[in-house]
Amino acid sequence: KNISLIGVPMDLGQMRRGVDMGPSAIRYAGAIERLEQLGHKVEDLGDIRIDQPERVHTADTNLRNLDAVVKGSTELAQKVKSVKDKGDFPLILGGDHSIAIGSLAGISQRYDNLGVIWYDAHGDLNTGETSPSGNIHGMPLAVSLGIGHPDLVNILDYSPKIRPENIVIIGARSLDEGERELIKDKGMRVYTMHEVDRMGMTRVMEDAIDYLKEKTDGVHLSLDLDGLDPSDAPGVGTPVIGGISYRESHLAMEMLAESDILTSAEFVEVNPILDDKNKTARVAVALMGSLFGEKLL
Ligand code: DIR
Ligand code: MN
Ligand code: MN
Ligand code: MN
Repeated sequence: KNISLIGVPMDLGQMRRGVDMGPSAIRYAGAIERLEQLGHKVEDLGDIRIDQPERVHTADTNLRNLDAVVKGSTELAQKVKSVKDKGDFPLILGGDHSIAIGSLAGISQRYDNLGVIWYDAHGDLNTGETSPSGNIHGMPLAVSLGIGHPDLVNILDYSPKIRPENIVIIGARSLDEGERELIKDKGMRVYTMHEVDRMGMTRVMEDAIDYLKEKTDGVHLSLDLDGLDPSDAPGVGTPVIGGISYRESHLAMEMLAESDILTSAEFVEVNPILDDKNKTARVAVALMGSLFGEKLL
């Protein structure tokens, strides 16, 4: 594959500093070398410019840092679109999960029927009205469905970016009330930790892949490291116990590699300040290895 790497040092979608260093931490953990060893051609496009939190003014809204997130998302969306235009595989490194707003805006313009795998402890389906925190990193999936603040929803001047029936959420175990309602209302496919426990990751992924293969013309993986259990991925801002294990995650990535359905991916919420000697970035890179075809034997 021709992979174009884009770093997004975004920490404005939540309140904990350090997640802006995620792209550096993931590069430092050897992402590029790992992918090149697998025979892929990797072009590192560098980082999107994100405003410093100290310099960001809070607009008259309950969405924290709204204007600066819109600006960064727009820049990311344009960059991602240009990667897709070249026919390359965009691999986006976060940064907090608000960056998915820009990723999906850029990617989905090139698909009629984009699918999304949302690997996360959370649903990220809040709006300004339902959000308990005002943090935009809890809103990107809703925004991509066309639900939320118009400045976020209308990035690149089209909406929605994705259809609810093209979304598969995996690993959910912390959903807010408004998010639960939205899931029921829109009929999204959700494999909570209950389903992961009950069915096992093999069946979850078989199911998810079959489902998306049939109805979509491309699939984006949005992997929030907090989808994993905090014992395996401690360097995240909002850890939730009882998550997906390191082994299950490798299996999921290997099954995605085998299926060959992915057309873009992002790894988000790596926060090296909260981490244990860059463990979470190293986990991210190991998972990337499996996702891009690494085999044990
Ligand atoms: C929570 C946390 N649902 C919120 N969301 C997170 O603030 O909206 N998403 N951490 O990954
Ligand atoms: Mn998330
Ligand atoms: Mn589209
Ligand atoms: Mn999360």
